[in-house]
Amino acid sequence: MEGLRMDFHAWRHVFKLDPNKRLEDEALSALIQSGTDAFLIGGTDGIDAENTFTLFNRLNGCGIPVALELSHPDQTIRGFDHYFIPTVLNAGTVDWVVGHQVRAFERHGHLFEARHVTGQGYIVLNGAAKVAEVTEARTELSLEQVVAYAETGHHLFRLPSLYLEYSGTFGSPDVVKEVRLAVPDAHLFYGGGIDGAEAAMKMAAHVDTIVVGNVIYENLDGALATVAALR
Ligand code: 1GP
Repeated sequence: MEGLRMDFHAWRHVFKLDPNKRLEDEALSALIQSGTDAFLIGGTDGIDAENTFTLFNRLNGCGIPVALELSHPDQTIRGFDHYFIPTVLNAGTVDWVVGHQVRAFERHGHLFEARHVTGQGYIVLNGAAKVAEVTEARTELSLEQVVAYAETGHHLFRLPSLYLEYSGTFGSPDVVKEVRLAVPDAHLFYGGGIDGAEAAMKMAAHVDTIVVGNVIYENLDGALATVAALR
């Protein structure tokens, strides 16, 4: 799939699907028809090649870009429209800053076409989230420190995208707004606790792309409302 819709810069709304969570066919159809710009496949717990491949097959040919967020080298599968490779800027261990990514390229680098691979500079901001635990992220940050991480990712490492990750909780619009102001040229993703139209609009006002995850599995109508809110 080529063209504008495949260019993540044009995405305003993304559903993040977790291969380790159960999703009925009917729910998946509703998400496909919702008007979302893309699907991002990713998660933290229990992700393997098999469940990733199963979900990929269910989405294959759906007419909407399907991207893989590559967080484990075992996960790589050919055929995705795009690959996002996260680096956790505020990780407590070097492996999540640069380590897992190296192993992914070592094993699968020959499969990647540069134009289909995008680095994502994660800033993990909910200390209670699984991703914070796994990456030992330093989440007790002042506003200035969050901004400094974003500036480091954008200006120093020149990452093509940044991802403010509040997974599981609705973040601070003030923090997100300050990051937006500090790096106006960065492509900003926001994810965390978007559970309906109001939350979607609040965060979409400050970032390029909002990512909606958990609510898909908890309240499908709420999830669908997040797309409608942006249209
Ligand atoms: C998780 O940022 C995404 O990686 C979305 O967060 O699951 O809280 O919607 P939620």
